[in-house]
Amino acid sequence: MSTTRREFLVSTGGTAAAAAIGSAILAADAHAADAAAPAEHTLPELPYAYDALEPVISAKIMELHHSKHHAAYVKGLNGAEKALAEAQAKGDYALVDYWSKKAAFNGGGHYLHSMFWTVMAPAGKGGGGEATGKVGELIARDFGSFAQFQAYFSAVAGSVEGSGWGLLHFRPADGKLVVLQAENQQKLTQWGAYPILGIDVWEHAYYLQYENRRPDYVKAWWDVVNWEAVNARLESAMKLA
Ligand code: MN3
Repeated sequence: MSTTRREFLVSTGGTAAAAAIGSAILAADAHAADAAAPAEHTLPELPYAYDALEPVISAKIMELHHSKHHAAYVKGLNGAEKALAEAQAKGDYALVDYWSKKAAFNGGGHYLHSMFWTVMAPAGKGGGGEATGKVGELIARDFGSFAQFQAYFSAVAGSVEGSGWGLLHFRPADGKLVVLQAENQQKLTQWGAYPILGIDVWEHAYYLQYENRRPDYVKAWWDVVNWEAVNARLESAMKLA
């Protein structure tokens, strides 16, 4: 399964539809237990150029964020899974606590960033506007209106303590949309809810451009949200119900 995913990401490259990447990631998650050996995770290419989200997110931020930060999470996840595989092979569990934490942190970073890139698109060219399709329907049902959802989600994302994420999830158990914070990349999850939209509010995601004004970054970010990609992730998540 992991080989299939790697080949998929390589073969589709930068022109892949965001929706397809989302589905592939979801499928890989669902079948991760099938993998007999740890696979090498790879840094997915962005579905657009580094400067494509300007002026909302600068090219410099996008380049550093993708090629340095996300790449480091991929490397960290590969290293942690290799160490855990070796621990199992040797029956030496002295460091499994340490490496399990590394796998959660770096794995959270890899999968959240993989989502983050695909749920954005250039403003006016796939990005921005109100939620469409099924996501739009569920937002109206669960939050009253798009404006109410937007205000609520912005407050949740804006108030993350330290480094983390604001995330919209679909929860298969009851079919509801749930907004939650994540601290770092892996804490505060409900586990039974699948992220379909998220904004990275680590300082590395905005500080070069917005300095300490996180609310301004969150407000501007709505102009690059790719609702078609969010709908594709929702469609995949609904199959888990
Ligand atoms: Mn980040």
